[in-house]
Amino acid sequence: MLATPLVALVMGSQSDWPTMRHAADTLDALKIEYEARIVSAHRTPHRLVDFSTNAREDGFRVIIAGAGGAAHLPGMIAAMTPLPVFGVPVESKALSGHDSLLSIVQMPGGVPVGTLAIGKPGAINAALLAASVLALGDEELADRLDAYRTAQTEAVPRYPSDDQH
Ligand code: RP5
Repeated sequence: MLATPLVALVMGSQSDWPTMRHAADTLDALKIEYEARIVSAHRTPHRLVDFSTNAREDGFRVIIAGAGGAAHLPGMIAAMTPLPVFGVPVESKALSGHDSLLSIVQMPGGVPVGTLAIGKPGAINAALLAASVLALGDEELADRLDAYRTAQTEAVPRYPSDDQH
């Protein structure tokens, strides 16, 4: 049997994937395996409980959870697992993700969710934080993360250009 990937990448809906795929792309760039799943706190509550209560035993070490609107998914997962949970507020149509952000960030003391920025930058940074956590115990990954950051730095031009890209 194949080992469970260390990162679970969960989202409340298929409609979250265009945002959350940026986390997936970042994990791919760092050669970190992940399992992507749809788990809705409201539409699939039993799936939520099953996933959250078994996540650690299943072998996951970090959870990235993205949701929009009444975004209870990351907080409810955090309520049921001791694993680190990074929450990504997906940009909602009605309120541009302000609702998502506030739903995720205002956790009560004692049940943490590391809350990222709304949308694509949040998804990318959730993956990078997951990588940082895993790199604490994986020197090869730490090297890949260093290389990622070096490449990012080197890609910033010194001077602005009129060329569009
Ligand atoms: C949330 O409701 C999901 O995370 C999604 O961001 C939002 C809208 O879901 P759909 O109606 O597009 O499935 O639970």
